[in-house]
Amino acid sequence: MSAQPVGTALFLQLNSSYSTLSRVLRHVLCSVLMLACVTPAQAQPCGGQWLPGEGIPGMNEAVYATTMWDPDGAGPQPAVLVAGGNFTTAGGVGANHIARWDGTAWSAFDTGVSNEVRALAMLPSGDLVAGGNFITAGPNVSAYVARWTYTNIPWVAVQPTAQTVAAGTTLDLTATPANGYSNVAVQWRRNGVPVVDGPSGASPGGGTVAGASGPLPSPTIGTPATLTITDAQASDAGSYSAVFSNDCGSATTTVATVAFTCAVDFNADGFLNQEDLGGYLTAFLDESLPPGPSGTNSAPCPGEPAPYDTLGYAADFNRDCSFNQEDLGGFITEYFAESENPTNCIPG
Ligand SMILES: [Ca+2]
Ligand SMILES: [Ca+2]
Ligand SMILES: [Ca+2]
Repeated sequence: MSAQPVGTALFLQLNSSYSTLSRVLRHVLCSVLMLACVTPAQAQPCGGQWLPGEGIPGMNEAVYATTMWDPDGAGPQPAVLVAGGNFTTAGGVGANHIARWDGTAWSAFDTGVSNEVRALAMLPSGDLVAGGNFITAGPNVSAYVARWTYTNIPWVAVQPTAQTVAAGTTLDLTATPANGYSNVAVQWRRNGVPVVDGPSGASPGGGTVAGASGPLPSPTIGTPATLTITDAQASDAGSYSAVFSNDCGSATTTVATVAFTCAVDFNADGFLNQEDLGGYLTAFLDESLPPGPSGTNSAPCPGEPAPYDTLGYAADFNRDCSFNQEDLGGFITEYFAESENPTNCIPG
């Protein structure tokens, strides 16, 4: 081991002490000031990394949810980013708990909502849905969930359903537009043709129609639009739909098929055979006037003694609440001809 000159050794010791002191001071300073004064001048990586916000100053409080929202669907408006949270400003713009970023600037949704937004989603209709801890949305009371519409075009919340009914009964078809839309009117259609109120309003020789068209409560409040056909006839069978419209546009329901049961399936078992003929003749000849419902009649006879007031007379084939040879002749003719609704008269 070779001895170092005293001067060289002292220099090395001082230099080492100075480096240590420097590192300690630097560490203390960085800790106290919480500055990022770490390893200097590393190159920016070209791969993925987190970056602050959206490129300009963001919200003044927490963001809990974001979603992409295309206001007009396939229309020319581009999709925007929507953020919801606990903030009241976005990019310096006043925005109560919900705001949109169009790639250039933040903007508000009217007056926003009254408290924090926790979740966001877009409905197939294009409406933006916000959920959270608020109880008003814009000027409306809308507790915890609210929709923002860009188009104000109504959409269908509840579709009409297919029905198979007996001729002579009352048929109700219902459909409901989403709530909140103003000046919405309904028009029912059968096979694409507008239905009108009154006798034979849906088909020649058909039943009496009510609720075929007209205004709905404004704004819509979830009340169904109901088409009623009293004393519905086999001619009223078909494909029914409703159109909801206002000044902004319209929405058409899915089609609901209305079919009629076999008029002479007297025991209503789904098949037509001699049991039905025998059953009808027995009912016709029964002096106790057996009540409906049956395959031929479930229409009530108001004013008649119970139970016929609500059930009708089973052998009253033409459903006029009187009971005579017209019914017998009508049933036997239809039994052999099956002209009213032959597709539903299944032999068996
Ligand atoms: Ca669009
Ligand atoms: Ca039968
Ligand atoms: Ca009759």
